[in-house]
Amino acid sequence: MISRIDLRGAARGEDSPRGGIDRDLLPRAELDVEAALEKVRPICDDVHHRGTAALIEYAERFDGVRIERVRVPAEAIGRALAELDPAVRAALEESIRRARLVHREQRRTDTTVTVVPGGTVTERWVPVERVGLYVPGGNAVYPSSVVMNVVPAQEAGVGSLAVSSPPQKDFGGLPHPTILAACALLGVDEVYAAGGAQAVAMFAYGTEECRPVQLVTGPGNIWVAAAKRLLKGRIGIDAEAGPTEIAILADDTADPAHVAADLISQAEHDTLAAAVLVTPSTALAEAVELELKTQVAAARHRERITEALAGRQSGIVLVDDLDQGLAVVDAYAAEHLEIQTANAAEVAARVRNAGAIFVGPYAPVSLGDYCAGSNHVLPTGGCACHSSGLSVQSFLRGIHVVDYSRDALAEVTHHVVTLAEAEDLPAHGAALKARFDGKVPQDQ
Ligand code: HSO
Ligand code: ZN
Repeated sequence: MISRIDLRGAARGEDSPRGGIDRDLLPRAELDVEAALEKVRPICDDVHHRGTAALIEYAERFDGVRIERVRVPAEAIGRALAELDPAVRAALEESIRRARLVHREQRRTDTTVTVVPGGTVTERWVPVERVGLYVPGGNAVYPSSVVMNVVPAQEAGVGSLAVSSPPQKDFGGLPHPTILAACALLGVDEVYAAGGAQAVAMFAYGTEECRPVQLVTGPGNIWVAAAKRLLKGRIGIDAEAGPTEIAILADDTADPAHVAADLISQAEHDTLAAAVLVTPSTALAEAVELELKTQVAAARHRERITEALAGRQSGIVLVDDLDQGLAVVDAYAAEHLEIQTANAAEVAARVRNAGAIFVGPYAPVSLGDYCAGSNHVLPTGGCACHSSGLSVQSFLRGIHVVDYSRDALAEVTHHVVTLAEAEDLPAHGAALKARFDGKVPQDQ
């Protein structure tokens, strides 16, 4: 079922055209977001022009449920919390507590640099005023994603937070009750029953019920990704999230049962999820293949998992040694990367590209999905080579505040005038000279 890709002897490092392992040799599905744009554009336009009425129609068409309003009433949120299974409540509370511990440390303090006496530049960190958080509700419902979006936004100081998640037929057109309960636990009382592209459009344009937001974050399917791409600019976005990915770099010290279980854990999300094992050990590869057979057969979502593992986005990559393995995982830039090798911490320290790294036998990705304290909204599709996961920083803007005295300006005017002239923009220089009787101050 899972295929093998033999890269032993393949070019690496400086021999290779891209200064590492060629990414095209690695298993990864292309997600055609461009094609989805065509379908998403009329939906977004419709929500722009008809607001709530359009959202109600899309709930019927895409979610198969008739709703009367999109905003979830406060009493439904309260009821969901009151009826929440106490064990789930305790687990969510612990997840929130740990996520807060980590994300609180990401807060930024303003810094002021005195460039010259009388001339300062302060970097002021200002939270986005209003944010829309999207929580998917397709194959599975993700109260954990409510935590992972809301905690960094709150720790950043975002003043106004709205959550949207698809209306569920089985729950009277409300988002899943566990999602509502998670919102209640986090103190979020503005929740909407809208899914897919239409939810992103609601946040971007606003409706009779929902004030427009400045930033939309959170994972979602291809329609959500396409709507984010379409509306980016009007709103900020965190990322165009693709299907989840796990890569595991393992040697023969790894336990094949654990490796297989971890690959399956992320394959469980989606038929398009990617599970990639990179190893120099053929013995481990064989043992993992055997484990996968028995573990998949016993898994609740075996059909989904089988399709994900058999897809061209998944595979077992055989490498010569751990050095080549590191080149492979760097080229792949996985959303989640596990290091299950001898001296795992040292090997992990050499990784350059990954959304999050899980070190050693006792840090499986599932821990990070729920309760490590780390964030699980991470860059997919190789974007980990240039982007980070969701954090407090995602909700802040750094504003440079420039404050110069007359003397400090006088001292540098001749340089500004020279550079402005070099760019043939003399009015720029003139703006400074205007403060000094139209002249460049002398004796500087
Ligand atoms: N692995 C997913 C997050 C998640 N897993 C939520 C379980 N629930 C993407 O990081
Ligand atoms: Zn997961």
